[in-house]
Amino acid sequence: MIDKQTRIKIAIQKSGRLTEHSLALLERCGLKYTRGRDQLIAYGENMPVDLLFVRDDDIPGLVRDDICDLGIAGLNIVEEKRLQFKDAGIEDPYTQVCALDYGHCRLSFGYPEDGPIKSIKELNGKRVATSYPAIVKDFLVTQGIDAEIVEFSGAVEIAPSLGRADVICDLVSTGTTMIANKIREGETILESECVLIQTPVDIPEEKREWVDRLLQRIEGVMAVRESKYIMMHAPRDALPRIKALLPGAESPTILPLEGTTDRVAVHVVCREYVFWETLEALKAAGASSLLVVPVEKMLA
Ligand code: PRT
Ligand code: ZN
Repeated sequence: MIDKQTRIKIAIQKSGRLTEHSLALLERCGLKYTRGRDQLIAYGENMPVDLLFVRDDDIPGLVRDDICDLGIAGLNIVEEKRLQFKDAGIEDPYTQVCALDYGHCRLSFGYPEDGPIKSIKELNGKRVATSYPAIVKDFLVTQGIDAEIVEFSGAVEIAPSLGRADVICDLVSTGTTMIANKIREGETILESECVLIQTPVDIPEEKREWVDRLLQRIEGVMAVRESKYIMMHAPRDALPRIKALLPGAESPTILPLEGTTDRVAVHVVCREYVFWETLEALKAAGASSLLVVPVEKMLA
């Protein structure tokens, strides 16, 4: 039995490209869960959080209807459904809380290599096959292009060879699917990644504190994605140069070293990727015993 008043419901993809990443994110937020016998719901053991496993296309609707407090889906789906809701007179169906940095892809036009159309400038009066009719329509309208949209729920890339469309507009990540179907990728109309959305309805008092905690933990997980903790020994007089070399660093902690006054230990969190070149530059500036370790959690 689902206790809607006190337990947070999160809709995630049941099985697909986003499932593993979404579960890993929630686990990194500390969630432990058992999956129910029907596999459609997982009950949180250590937090008042339950997971609903559904098709990604259903996630925006579940959040918009406040069946779920939160949902995790690709921006492509979140934006497509938002435009569909808007068409039906429903504004702001959910709040987009943050991007989650996985599930990256782009929605791009694709032109058959042996066809006459080479760019969106030639789309007037033509047919575009897509699984994202609302996003494509919105784009065509803003560009003043009058093209027909042919909706496909999958295998969009075969539409031109079936004679159902002149061009396509589909998700691309590596681009191999378009190439394999002799389609050239053209203009990108949406850069997508997985996003977290929240119900438009005020979250009941009983759940508020845990929702806030969860959002703060997600923020913490996101913040440390590329963060590294760097430790080194350095000459005290090289500190200004060393500080300038550290990428996205907060103020370092400077600690005395036993038995010397001119060398110190420097500890610092860097928020950006640390390249070998940076370490080599630090060494050239006088640093030694350089250690770079990953950061697991951060609470600002
Ligand atoms: O069953 P359900 O409806 O939940 O799953 P689904 O089949 O609709 O979705 P799924 O699991 O395929 O994708 C879920 C989400 O992953 C999408 O909504 C996107 O936000 C994101 N994503 C990231 C992608 C891709 N990358 C991607 N490459 N979704 C689809 N593709 C397709 C692409 O269109 C092509 O057909 O995968 C194929 C391979 O792409 P290339 O460019 O690497 O060849
Ligand atoms: Zn889907």
